[in-house]
Amino acid sequence: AQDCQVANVQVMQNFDRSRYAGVWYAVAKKDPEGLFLIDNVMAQFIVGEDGKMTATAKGRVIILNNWEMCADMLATFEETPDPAKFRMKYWGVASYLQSGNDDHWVIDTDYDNYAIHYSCRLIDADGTCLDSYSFIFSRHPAGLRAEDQRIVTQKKMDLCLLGKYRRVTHNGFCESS
Ligand code: AZE
Repeated sequence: AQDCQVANVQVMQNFDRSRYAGVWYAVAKKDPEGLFLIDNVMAQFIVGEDGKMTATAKGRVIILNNWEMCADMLATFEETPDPAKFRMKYWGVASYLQSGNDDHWVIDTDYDNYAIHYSCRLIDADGTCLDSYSFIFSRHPAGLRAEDQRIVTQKKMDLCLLGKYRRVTHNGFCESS
């Protein structure tokens, strides 16, 4: 699993979106190139009556000339043949926020405590990823349980991203806005 080929990345087997639904707090992240969510990142995944998954997300960003704000984001998910791999169409509630279409892959989750997300935006000619971002999500804003840490470290290695994550702090910045 460590040849760093995007095509060989192992994702969650038998992914169950209804168990993935609900609130997740980002506790660590690997940033892509350019503008990105800084901290206070949380996401809520919703599975509609039609079975389709959507999400809302918030996080602190700095846009334009050092304008700090809470980005309020929306997303819809398009299914692919692999149940753990989605295409995520996303946009800001405010038009000046970012919009785009990214992969949303669920690498691993126990549904109740941790989830590991991965998105490669640009694949290099050799099949490795040139521009990726990844979130380590927890059901609890305080962080991961010690027993989940080991699994997460192994998955970071599998993604060839070990050492590239930073902790995501939660200080209530996006709760007041
Ligand atoms: C994600 C969880 C599911 C919903 C969404 C997510 C990603 C959001 C961004 C937002 C970037 C905003 C910026 C604004 C200036 C994966 C957290 C929408 C990437 C940079």
